[in-house]
Amino acid sequence: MKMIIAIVQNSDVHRLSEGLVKTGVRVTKLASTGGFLRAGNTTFMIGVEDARVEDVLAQIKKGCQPREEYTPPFTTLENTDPFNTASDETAIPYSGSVQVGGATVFILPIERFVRY
Ligand code: 2BA
Repeated sequence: MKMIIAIVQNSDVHRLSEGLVKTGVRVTKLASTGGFLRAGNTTFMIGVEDARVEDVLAQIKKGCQPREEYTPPFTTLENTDPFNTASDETAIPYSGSVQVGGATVFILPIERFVRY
């Protein structure tokens, strides 16, 4: 068995969860927030038998679109330039857009699963 953890944009959540539930996949959704954009997204926890992992991944891939999002004005990137010695804590203001998604997916082995 595997635990699929998928971070999904809110606009894709309804379609994806309906599709998964229709095919008999059990899903838990958690409200989450992206560390970079500081915008809401949704984290799916999906426990599935190994044989269904590829099917679930295909549904996630089909259901989640990449989108261009504008970064908020307060977004900063850490100073990683070794020649910029102004301060280790210097932050470089970052504005523009980033591509978000389709989905960010982690697949973890499950040691034991029980349901009472
Ligand atoms: P956010 O952290 O809000 O990131 C939104 C998008 O901003 C990312 O899209 C990426 O294109 C960009 N981005 C994120 N961190 C960046 C950084 N340090 N420098 C420059 N650009 C950066 P995605 O990669 O598709 O990620 C969408 C969401 O998935 C993320 O929202 C976060 O909630 C989650 N995520 C992505 N990678 C993750 C990871 N390795 N661990 C945990 N969560 C992750």
